[in-house]
Amino acid sequence: MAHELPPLPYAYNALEPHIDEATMRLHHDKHHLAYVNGLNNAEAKLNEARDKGDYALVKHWEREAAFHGAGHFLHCIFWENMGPNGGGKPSGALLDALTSRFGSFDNFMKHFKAAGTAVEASGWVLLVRNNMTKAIDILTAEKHQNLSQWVVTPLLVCDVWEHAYYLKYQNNRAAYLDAFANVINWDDVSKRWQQK
Ligand code: MN3
Repeated sequence: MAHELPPLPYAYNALEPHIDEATMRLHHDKHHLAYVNGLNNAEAKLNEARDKGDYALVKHWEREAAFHGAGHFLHCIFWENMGPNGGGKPSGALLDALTSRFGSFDNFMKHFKAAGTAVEASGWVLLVRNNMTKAIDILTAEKHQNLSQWVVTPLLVCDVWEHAYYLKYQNNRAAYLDAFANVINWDDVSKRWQQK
């Protein structure tokens, strides 16, 4: 199913004077749209590769899917994270969670801003919930993809660092991946898939 550019949940000028209308138009209509188109194109090319059984360009299209997919999904969240009646501080459970994790809301904001300022060149600063520990944390991303997409939950993972296979398979990572396929616990993968 093709991805679509979601409309902004408010007017282009709704965040004035903090974020200007011209920036919002360019950012949403041009930059975000380019990610949506790029992701659709990459997924179409990967479908084509599977149909043909031809994975010669898989590295290129996986990179493209990561770059454009991470961009698309993060911008969807970014637009909704802002609003004309924003600012101030949260209340209730989120305020409690931020206070307990970071000491105080002010400490959280200081850490968040410092981390965002320190990102080298292009990137993001994110408040995240770790799906394994359920803890909240601040992370940064250089650019935004690093061959992955944010907003995913791992279901099946395979370590392809050399330490995972070099003693037995040396440089033959493909043979290791064949071996891995023989030990996958599909019940576990299925359980993770159902935890939505
Ligand atoms: Mn952007």
